[in-house]
Amino acid sequence: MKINEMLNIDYPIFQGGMANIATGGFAAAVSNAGALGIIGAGGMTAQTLLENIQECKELTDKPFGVNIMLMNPDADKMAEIVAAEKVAVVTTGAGNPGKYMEMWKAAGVKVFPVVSAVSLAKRLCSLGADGIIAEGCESGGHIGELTTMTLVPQVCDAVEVPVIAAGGIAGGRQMAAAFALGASGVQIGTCLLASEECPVHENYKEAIVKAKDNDTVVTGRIAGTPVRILKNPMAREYIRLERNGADKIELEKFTLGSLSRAVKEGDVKNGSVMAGQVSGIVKEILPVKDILENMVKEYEDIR
Ligand code: TUI
Repeated sequence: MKINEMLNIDYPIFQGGMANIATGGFAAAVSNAGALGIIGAGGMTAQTLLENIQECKELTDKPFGVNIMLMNPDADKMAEIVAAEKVAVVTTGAGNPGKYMEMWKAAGVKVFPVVSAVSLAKRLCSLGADGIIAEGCESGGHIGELTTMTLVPQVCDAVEVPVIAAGGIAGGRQMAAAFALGASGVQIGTCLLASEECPVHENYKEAIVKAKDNDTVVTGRIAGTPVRILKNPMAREYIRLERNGADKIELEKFTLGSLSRAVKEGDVKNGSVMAGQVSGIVKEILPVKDILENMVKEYEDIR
């Protein structure tokens, strides 16, 4: 069965669960435009997640999802909220959601964990995952080692469930490539940051539109939490500290609140502007509906 039929959505496109950015209002806008909108619970508390789910339900009758960032201290409570609210789809990031699988399955929630390696994909499928989001290191934010080009076909070969390709996808050409690699759908994040509806500061959107191919960098490799962000003075200082052997606590202090500094205050120099390598392809700020339609049209034209 096609992924859009399985999930009752128009396009086989998931919105990435961007922490501190993807509110209930934004997820509803994406779902109303025909893709799967996803609330990014990464920077929320359990209570704010519940409020965002309620807001999303008020703004759309279409299915939507919740992304739980597993390093969030409220992850256990959030997992229970997702089951109690019978959210259509849950996606996870930055860890192994194995301990929640039984509860979600019992509540009828479709589970699409994000993985960056084959081994976790296989383990989660044996626990009943409904699909796998295979995310390459072209993505913005927290990433793994493999590229989308190498990860997606290896995950497709290893599992029986539908695979959603993520990382480096912002248009129809990359969507066609993802399908050629065996994927059943795609997940997009960076290109949706540059949308009219995205509740991120205008400076953040402009920074993505201005960015060129080589303007992202990965911080935190040494500390074991690799995060792709746009190059700026804060990224350069982080890498300098890291190279000079700063300890984990010192680095954490430096990054604390840095995403929300960029997202909410628009400080794109001293905040962390998480964005993928496709930033160089994103050229203008458009309504979500146009971004999706352009992508699908480009895909249809070259298919
Ligand atoms: O989760 C993401 N991307 C994110 S989360 C995030 S919030 C954040 N804020 C500040 C610092 C760090 C993060 C921003 N971007 N993508 C999904 C993803 N998951 N990428 C890689 C993984 C992953 C990594 C290891 C998934 C599982 C995993 O497994 C470890 C294990 O237990 O096997």
